[in-house]
Amino acid sequence: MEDLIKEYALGYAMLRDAIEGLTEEELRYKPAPDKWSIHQILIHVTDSEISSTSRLKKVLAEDEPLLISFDQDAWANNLGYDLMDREQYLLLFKLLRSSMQTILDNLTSEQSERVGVYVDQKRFTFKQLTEFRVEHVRDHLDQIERVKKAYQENQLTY
Ligand code: NI
Repeated sequence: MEDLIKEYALGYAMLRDAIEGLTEEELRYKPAPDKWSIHQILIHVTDSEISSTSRLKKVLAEDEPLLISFDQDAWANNLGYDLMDREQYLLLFKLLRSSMQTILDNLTSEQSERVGVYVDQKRFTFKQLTEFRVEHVRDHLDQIERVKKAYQENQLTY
């Protein structure tokens, strides 16, 4: 759990590093019409964090709470991600993660085994849900690297 908490706390810095020095054009570049730009990825990562931070807290505070996931494509398609203020969302991500820090610093092993249940009856422990958060950022960091590479390759063809 300790390593997990460390990586969880580094999420914001890792996202920042990934977009360091990128131009607005690069941040808005879509590798394909149905693929997200880095800007859209960052808004998605924060929206996902909004919904998952409340799940993490529910699991710690309530007795086997019902967990509800969010429809990521519906959010991305219907909330105008392109218009959203990326810096504001990055700041929100940072605050959501850091607002969990005190809880994580004081987490007992019993707490990390507390359970939440999804509508489909799948059960996850707090530790597993925290793992998903860390993996979510890792996956999207990989995706950001792929978009950066696609952008650079696209530049070479002109
Ligand atoms: Ni995602």
